[in-house]
Amino acid sequence: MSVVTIARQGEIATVTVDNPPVNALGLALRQGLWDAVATLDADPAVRAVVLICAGRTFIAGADVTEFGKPPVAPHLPDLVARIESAEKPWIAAIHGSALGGGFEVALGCRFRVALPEASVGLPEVTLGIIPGAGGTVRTPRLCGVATAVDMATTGKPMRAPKALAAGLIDAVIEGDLLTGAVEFARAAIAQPLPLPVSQRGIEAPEAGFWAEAEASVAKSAKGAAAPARALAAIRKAAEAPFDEAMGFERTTFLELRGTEQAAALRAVFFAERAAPRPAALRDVAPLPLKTVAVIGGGTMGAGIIAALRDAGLPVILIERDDEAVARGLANVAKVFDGGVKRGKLSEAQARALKDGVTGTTDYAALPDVDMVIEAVFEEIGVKRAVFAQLGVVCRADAVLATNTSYLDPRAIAEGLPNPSRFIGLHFFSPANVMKLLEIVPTPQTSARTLATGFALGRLLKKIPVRSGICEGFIGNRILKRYRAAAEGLVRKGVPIARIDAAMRGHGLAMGPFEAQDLGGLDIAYLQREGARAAGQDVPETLGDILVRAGRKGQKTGGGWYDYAAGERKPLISDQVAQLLAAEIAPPSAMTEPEIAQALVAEMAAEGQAILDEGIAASPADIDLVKIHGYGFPRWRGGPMFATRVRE
Ligand code: 3H9
Repeated sequence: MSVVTIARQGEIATVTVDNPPVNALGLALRQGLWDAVATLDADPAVRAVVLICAGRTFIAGADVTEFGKPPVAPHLPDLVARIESAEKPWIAAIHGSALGGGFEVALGCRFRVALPEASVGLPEVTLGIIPGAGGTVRTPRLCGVATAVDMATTGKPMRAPKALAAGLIDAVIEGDLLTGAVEFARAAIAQPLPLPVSQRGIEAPEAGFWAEAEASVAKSAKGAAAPARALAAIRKAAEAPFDEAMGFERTTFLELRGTEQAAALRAVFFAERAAPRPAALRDVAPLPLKTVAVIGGGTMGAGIIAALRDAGLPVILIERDDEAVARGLANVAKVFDGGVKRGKLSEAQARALKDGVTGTTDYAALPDVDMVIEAVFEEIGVKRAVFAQLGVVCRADAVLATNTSYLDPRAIAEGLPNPSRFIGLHFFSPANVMKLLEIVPTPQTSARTLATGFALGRLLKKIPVRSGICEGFIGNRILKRYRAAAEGLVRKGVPIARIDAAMRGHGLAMGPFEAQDLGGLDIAYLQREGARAAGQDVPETLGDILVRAGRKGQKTGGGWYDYAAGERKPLISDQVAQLLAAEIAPPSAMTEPEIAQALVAEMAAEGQAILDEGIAASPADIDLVKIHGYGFPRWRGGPMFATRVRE
């Protein structure tokens, strides 16, 4: 079947694009649209053309799978120009998303109309490139440079009502899109036509705008190259004639397309889409999830409840006494009240979200739930006691999940009747925000239970990654190696602050020592102490020395750094230097790039061990864990990216 079909409704023709899954602009579609312009230009009965798409969305952009190959004509900028110079006005009728090349096609149309929930955007920077078919040159002609800069440098899409207010679209259509668009077209041709977008001018911004925008983009991009280049392209559009700006944009696009950053971001893009649907589970039906219970309303439990409520599921919270129930409900309320304060939720929405949580101490409330997520204190005895009760009260097919970051799920499940319905789910705090969900089956976990874990991940819009059982699973095991390696560098005389600066320079939000000060050094210390008490040979770490001296991090006024009262700015600490003096070699000349390279190599080495042991299914999964759970910069593709491209 052709990806482009033409139909006529009197003097209005409709061009329908049907290229699943997302109507991406592969060669067949570009050619189909090119030919449609010629056909309709040659038809004297046609006075206007409505461009509409079948399926879930308007054209979602260039076909990213073609990016590794040489471009083939008709090229997208030429197609957009061809639509713009067609003899009949084209009207883009947008549902779903008009993104990247899809929005550029819409910008080539004389008019754009959209359903209220549709969005438009230029997400190219998220793929390490900039728009390559006029997005940076035409967008500011419609909405001005400030909005265009925001769209093209952040990649964030804009909903139709806002796009209407910004001048990017001409009408929001309530009701049936095709009917509304055809009506719009009839009215439009009864009036003089506006100029094609390329022939409109751009208002010069206020003095100082560019310098300010450059500084702000450099700050927020944290090492990603594309946002600054998108800004430069918009500046060119504002300062040079249309054709010159188009040439500048195209050259930049082609240059960036071949960079390592673009390859990394493309790999992450596809890995993120593959992760929620592992091939091995393709034919396994998950248990439908209608109600979920959470045991424990602490920080983690409350975050999990908030995530479940955001996904529209009613939740039962179980706590051990009435006071704990009240505290748990208050913790959940705090999450939603925060949403109201930040303008993300209305009071009414927050109330509805809170009302969907029922708190109780009574396990008798559980017989009908489809899944229980236990999020109580990280102590094996406490967790086992919970599952002993769940095993009795829950439906035989209900999925029973433990949220644990370090304990062995096999030990938690010991004695549970029907352990095939048991699974480990490792959420990351705050659980309603962090995208990563490590899914940890035991040898007894059934395929259906595992599939339900992934279905939950999809429902919560998380990135679910399967992990085998080992200490710390995928993410915390690599974190442990990374921290140990960072301590190793300190012992070799590399200053703590230089190591943190090196990792920030690499694109992480924080270095390893700053991050420990924020989270607290005592949790890992207590784990080491526990292992020592159990007879394991755990060598003394530098962190141990600091904790024993009372330096547990920001919460005690100091850890690896000192902190002024109430401040979060790390200050180099004389006390730390004294405490560690006996352990540290003379100052090392290691540079920041050398430090970052060494530490990422350690992460990759641990990742490789994890792969060799079959704990992770692929290097891509490991990269997703580090990007979505530990702040590894996505534009670097993850610590395993270099291995992945060699695969
Ligand atoms: C660009 O346009 C450059 C131009 O400026 C210049 C050119 C000269 N290509 O996300 P989903 C696949 S750059 C190929 O789960 P949803 C995806 O892999 C592009 N494939 O759906 C998945 O495949 P599978 C700028 C693509 O409903 C399937 O479609 N555009 C593309 O949750 C479903 O995807 C973008 O960056 C693509 N462009 O969300 C938009 N997009 O089923 C990227 C998706 O085999 N796309 N696939 O796993 C999106 O943001 C979302 O797909 C969208 C739908 C919001 C549209």
